[in-house]
Amino acid sequence: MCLSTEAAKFDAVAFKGDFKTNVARIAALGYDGVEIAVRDPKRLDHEAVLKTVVDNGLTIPAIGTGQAWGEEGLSYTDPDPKIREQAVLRTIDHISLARKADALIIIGLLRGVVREGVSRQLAEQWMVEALGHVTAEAAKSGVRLALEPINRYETTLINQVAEGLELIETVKADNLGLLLDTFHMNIEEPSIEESIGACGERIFHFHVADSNRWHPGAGHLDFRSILRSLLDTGYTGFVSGEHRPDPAAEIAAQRGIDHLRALKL
Ligand code: LER
Ligand code: MN
Repeated sequence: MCLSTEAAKFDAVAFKGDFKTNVARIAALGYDGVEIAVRDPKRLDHEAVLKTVVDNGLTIPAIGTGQAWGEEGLSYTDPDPKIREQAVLRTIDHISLARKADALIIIGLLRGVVREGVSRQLAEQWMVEALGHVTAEAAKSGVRLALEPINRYETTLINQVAEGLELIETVKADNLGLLLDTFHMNIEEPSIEESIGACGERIFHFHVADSNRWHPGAGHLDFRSILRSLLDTGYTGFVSGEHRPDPAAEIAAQRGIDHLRALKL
């Protein structure tokens, strides 16, 4: 289950507020891990976060970085080179926590969008340069990164899985893979199952939300078929719930896990 370590605007992170309380609630619902959304790892007590998670019998499979964009406007493709540099440095700041937690680092909206006055070609060049830099730094600590294709209403860079695969071919770093998210795939992919199959072992992480971004089971996605194709790729990683807290965080989290566990894949 996705969980923010502090208050944030992003509404598909169901659990916000007191971290300890939320981790305990998520553990009690039967989840195996918490994916933490961290705005700035320098403002976080790493040991305290790890202790809370471990004390509740959970692990941290992934760290989300999008709040640096959502709350501060940092991105790899900003026309201002200082902001691009800050976005790269912010990513590098996540490496020590990721290493300690054995988590991967998610690159979602931190890549930015093609800004006015910037050509697509230049924005893509900046994105590739930034990814080259952060993957090289993360490799020194054995940390992996997962780039998330995100739907067209949130970014103009890498909407489809095929574009994500092309990008990781260009960056050429073994520690860079994809994070697939069923909500985005439902908007962008001709066939969710075929796109999952095309990624094979480049899938490093997986987000679930239903077609309406409510919990799995609240929309019209066929999770049996989707998760079957995920398992067919040999995927053994986590499936993180990243959905809206409707009708309430705890109810949504309970219904989501119940829906997926009942599939008995
Ligand atoms: C983050 O994982 C995500 O899916 C994006 O929609 C963030 O805006
Ligand atoms: Mn996502």
